[in-house]
Amino acid sequence: MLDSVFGRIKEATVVGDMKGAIATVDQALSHGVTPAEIIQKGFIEAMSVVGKKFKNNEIYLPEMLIAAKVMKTCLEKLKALIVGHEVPTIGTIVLGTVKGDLHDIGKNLVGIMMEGAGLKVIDLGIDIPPEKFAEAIKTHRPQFLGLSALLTTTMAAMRDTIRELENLGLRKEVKILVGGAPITQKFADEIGADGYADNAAEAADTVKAMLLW
Ligand code: B1M
Repeated sequence: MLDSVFGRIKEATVVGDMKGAIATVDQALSHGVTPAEIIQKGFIEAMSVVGKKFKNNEIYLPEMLIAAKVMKTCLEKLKALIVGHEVPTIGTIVLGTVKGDLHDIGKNLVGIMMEGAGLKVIDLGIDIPPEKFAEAIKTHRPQFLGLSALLTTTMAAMRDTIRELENLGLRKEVKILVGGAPITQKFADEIGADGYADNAAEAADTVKAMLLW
């Protein structure tokens, strides 16, 4: 039964069937499937299919956008279940997708997991230039900065952001976590980030571990 539920969520997302996706998510939840499983085995796998189809010219930008909309809408629904009740705040993170990059689903998922872990999340959004990250650090004085990038062409904007913080004397104020599909631990080390996480759950764990540094 479960495999077919995940399969249907995947299928509905790939073809952009919003109603079908929402109905199947409701059905999965009523059968006790956890939000984390729905996200991982349904939506993240769906996005991987969408990415492959796009690369092979089987679908185009509008279809990719519609699939993303389905996932984003369902994530909003699942967010309340993940974040749950009031959790004591253990720190603050400023989060954003770097300059030139419009992908935000992964970043939003990271934000949800951070909130679930008890962090106050200041989400700046997408296409954020280094100066805006710097401004947010001055305003909110967070312990952490989270940078997301999904394009190989925007990875360099992470380095630019870190350099900007160094130039402004703000680098030591925050621990910086980077992530996104093209990012690796090696790249994180090269640009002088403090941490790298492969996925949203790991991002929350890494930040919690960083609190003890
Ligand atoms: Co885009 N896109 N896209 N896209 N898109 C990719 C990334 C791509 C791999 C597709 C492909 O060709 N196979 C490709 C990049 C190739 C490359 O750089 N080498 C690509 C391209 C080319 C483009 C455009 C250039 C297409 C065009 O215009 N011709 C364009 C660029 C626009 C821009 O940013 N300037 C573009 C546009 C779009 C849409 C707007 C249509 C849409 C995004 C909608 C949105 O986000 N609101 C979109 C989508 C949906 C994708 C794919 C299909 C799915 C991305 C996604 O949401 N995945 C993607 C293919 C793929 O990834 N397989 C693709 C699900 C999400 C949960 O995973 O974002 O990886 P992800 O996040 C993970 C981890 O990476 C990690 O945790 C998350 C959850 O576990 N993580 C972090 C992310 N951030 C983190 C931060 C952390 C820690 C972990 O710490 C702070």
